Amino acid sequence: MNLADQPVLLTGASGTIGRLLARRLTALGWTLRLTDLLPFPDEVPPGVTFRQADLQDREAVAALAEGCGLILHFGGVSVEHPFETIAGPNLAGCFHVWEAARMAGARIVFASSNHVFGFYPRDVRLDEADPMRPDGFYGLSKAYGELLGRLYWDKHGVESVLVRIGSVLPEPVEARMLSTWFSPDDLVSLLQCCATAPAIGCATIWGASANTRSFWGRDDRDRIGWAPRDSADRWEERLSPLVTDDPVAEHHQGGRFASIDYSRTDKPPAVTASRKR
Ligand code: 15L
Repeated sequence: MNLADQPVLLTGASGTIGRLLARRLTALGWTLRLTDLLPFPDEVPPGVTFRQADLQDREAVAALAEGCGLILHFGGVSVEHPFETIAGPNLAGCFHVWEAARMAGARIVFASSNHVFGFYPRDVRLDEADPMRPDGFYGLSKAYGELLGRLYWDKHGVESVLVRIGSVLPEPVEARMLSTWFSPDDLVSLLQCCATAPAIGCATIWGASANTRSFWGRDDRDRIGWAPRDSADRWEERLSPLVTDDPVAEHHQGGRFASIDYSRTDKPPAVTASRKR
């Protein structure tokens, strides 16, 4: 089975990760349907279609998903903003994507985020079932997306892979990314596994390369048949000194996102020894 033998819908195609995936997945022979609120800034690859659409337009999203076996949902607001900016694209938008998947009988890969867990301290290693601790409205909206995935599996049998993405960049650029870096190659190989895995139900994956300093442990990768091959470890010496001067950011897994609008004045609670990395 390969769901990429049918058209694959990619939302958020004009974003940094979207453009990377459009290029890389087309090169692998996938037939992509690209969509974004913004125009696609690159040349649309041969055989690929691009349609500008708003995730808040339920009919448009349903029409885009028709005939697709797989939806890569990377669209929506991707950094911290006021609630009002995030709610439409990330809450209503997510609902429209899962509804579209239900009608099309498609599997979803959802670009969730490490910011669903950003208020955990950095010296704790998390497993897949640990409680969510979003570090802002953006992380909260991704938590909602994950729960939609769970609901649509339990109620409608729509399959989802919820990928809690760390930091996707060609290479890590600061100390925090020694823990969170997710190489483009590892992301592409994960998507290939998501297209070919026979039955995945509702699966959760920590979207990071095999970094020794990772904040994250167990997840459902065996069920999908995926293992990362890259690691940020070779940048350890160069990047370890590259920290911020912001104690709230340095204490929390979410980094700078955790300190946006932070108003607590007490010291963060100490970590229980049993949860330490
Ligand atoms: C994310 O979820 C953001 O979309 C991205 O811009 C990065 O900030 C990344 O997380 C990260 O935590 O490095």
